[in-house]
Amino acid sequence: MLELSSRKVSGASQASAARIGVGGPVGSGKTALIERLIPVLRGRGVDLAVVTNDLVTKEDAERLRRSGLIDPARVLAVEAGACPHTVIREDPTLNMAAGDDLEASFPGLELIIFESGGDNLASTFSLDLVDWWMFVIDVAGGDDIPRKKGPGVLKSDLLVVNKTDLAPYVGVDLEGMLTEANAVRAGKPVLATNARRGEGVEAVADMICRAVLFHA
Ligand SMILES: Nc1nc2c(ncn2[C@@H]2O[C@H](COP(=O)(O)OP(=O)(O)OP(=O)(O)O)[C@@H](O)[C@H]2O)c(=O)[nH]1
Ligand SMILES: [Mg+2]
Repeated sequence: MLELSSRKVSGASQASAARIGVGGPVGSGKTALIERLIPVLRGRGVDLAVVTNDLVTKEDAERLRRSGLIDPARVLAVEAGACPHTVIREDPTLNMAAGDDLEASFPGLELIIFESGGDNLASTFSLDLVDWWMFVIDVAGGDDIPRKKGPGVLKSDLLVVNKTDLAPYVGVDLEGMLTEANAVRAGKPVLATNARRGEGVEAVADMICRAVLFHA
């Protein structure tokens, strides 16, 4: 029998917002990328909100609320506890509830971005929680990361290699790293970004719009 997520069963409305995940190791630039994506997506008319996950704080949510980029009421925080992957994969009910709250508060909502707490290369999102997810690694984490073939690198719908500006300082051959990333992902997309300066962010937004918002 066809399995439907509880969200799709209970939400059931055509107007429900698309939900996407942004995962990746601690400090790879997930929040920085979201800070860059918000104005680009809003500029394209996308009605959006964000749910952040941190271990025991609301650090990232508070940062986004203070940023001036988005109505602070559109940012909710989930405190993930000691296992950040649990609340995005094994039992994502807290995150699903946060998404439902945002949809109830903002009826025109089209997109909810879930940032996971920074976690290891094995973290992945449950498809009960999100429709599509990206995994953000950074060049300073080492050019051997794609070769290690973690589930995040292999299974994500989009792999983002961030902090391209740091490649010369950490002795990373960026082109080689991207070539290996493309090889291990066997055709699934890989994009390079510099979230500090906003480089490559339009291409990430294009992919989100095509993959889950079905914009041209
Ligand atoms: N040079 C450079 N620094 C970056 C880039 N993206 C993010 N940073 C910096 O990297 C650090 C971590 O960025 P965050 O956006 O907080 O990373 P995160 O993945 O959200 O971190 P956690 O949520 O704690 O896992 C910050 O000091 C950012 O300014 C980039 O493209 N280039
Ligand atoms: Mg963050």
